[in-house]
Amino acid sequence: MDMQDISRRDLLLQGSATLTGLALLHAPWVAQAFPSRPGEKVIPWLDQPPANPSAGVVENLQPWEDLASWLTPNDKFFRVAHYNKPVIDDKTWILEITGLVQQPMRLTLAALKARPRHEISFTLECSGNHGFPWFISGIGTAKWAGTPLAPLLQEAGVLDHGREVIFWGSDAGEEEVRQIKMPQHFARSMSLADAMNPTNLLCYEMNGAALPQPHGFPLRLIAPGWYGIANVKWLKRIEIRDTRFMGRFMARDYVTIREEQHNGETVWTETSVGRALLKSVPAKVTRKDGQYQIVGAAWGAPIARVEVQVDGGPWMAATIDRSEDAEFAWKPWSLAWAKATPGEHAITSRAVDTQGNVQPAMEDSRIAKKRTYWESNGQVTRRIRLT
Ligand SMILES: Nc1nc2c(c(=O)[nH]1)N[C@H]1C(S)=C(S)[C@@H](COP(=O)(O)O)O[C@H]1N2
Ligand SMILES: [Mo]
Repeated sequence: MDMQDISRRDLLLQGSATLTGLALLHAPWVAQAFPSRPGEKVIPWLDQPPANPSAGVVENLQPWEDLASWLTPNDKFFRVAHYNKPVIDDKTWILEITGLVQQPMRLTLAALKARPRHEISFTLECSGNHGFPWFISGIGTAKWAGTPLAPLLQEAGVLDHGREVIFWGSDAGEEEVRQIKMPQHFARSMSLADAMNPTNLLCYEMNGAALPQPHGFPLRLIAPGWYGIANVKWLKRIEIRDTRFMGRFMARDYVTIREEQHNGETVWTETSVGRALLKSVPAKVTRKDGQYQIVGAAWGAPIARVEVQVDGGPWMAATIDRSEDAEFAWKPWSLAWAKATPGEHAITSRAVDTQGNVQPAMEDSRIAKKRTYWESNGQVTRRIRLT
């Protein structure tokens, strides 16, 4: 049985049996699987995450052990929504481009779809992932398609004093600041330079299907290289201003508080969560004919290598699967676990990027002196018992 057969069988088990055989072979996520061996058994981790206390906001978390395909099927993709989850009628929906532009624009979904279509495989991770014991799989990879943002901003003609691009969602809730209660929409901003990055997409398709409602139908921003929070769903307005935007998700929540040292003095910094960070996890351990294999993923920066440590022993180089050459998507890796002995073990992975940066240890001050839960890219240790 070859790789394709295995993926195909997994797919059938996942309930996609209504697709024809041909469609199956061409389904995007069949192309690439995580390293596996026919007939292998997955050994469950001992340290299973506790139940999600945040259900309703964070949903559809998948056990790492179940990771099989390089692209995460849409129905297995985690979801985060801070406010309501609007169901939008695409017949009446309009995207507005307003603010400091020469030519304000109003675009229907059909008008957006008539523009050039780009595709990008991008691993979307919630910046809160690994910030709580229950939150360890807020991540997924999809092939996102849509129209590039930069040419639209160019057509709108951002005025010289335009500095900041705000992405407004249709979802809303009530916020309170200094005892002032206000209705507020979800919003995030980027500098004009960041917004003009040619990889940013106004996205209407996820893994070949129309963008599903929970993931932002009819349109979301896809900002490769940024944490989930920047990828605004249910987009309704793009606004250009001349000052920083200080909404909840830029300046109150999703703010990392950290103690840093400066000239021998401790400085407490408060920074807005934005760009993705170098990270890896051990995803699962499998056994076949008494041979154990450790499989995982690495992402967040161009990956040079991944190393694995068992029970605090020497770091061992994992083999990175580079069969998918996608800059912004996770890299699967695997390691044959020689001399695996019965009993309990701790497995840690660390990624190293092409600049030589190493994913920080949990004791590293970047992690140990971080007081908020976002941006938890420290090395992940999982526990397992072999019989
Ligand atoms: N409009 C809107 N966009 C949003 C959010 C939201 O609550 N509202 N949540 C953000 C967060 S915190 C994350 S992690 C990602 C999750 O994307 P997904 O639900 O498609 O997985 O969406 C981001 N975009
Ligand atoms: Mo998030």
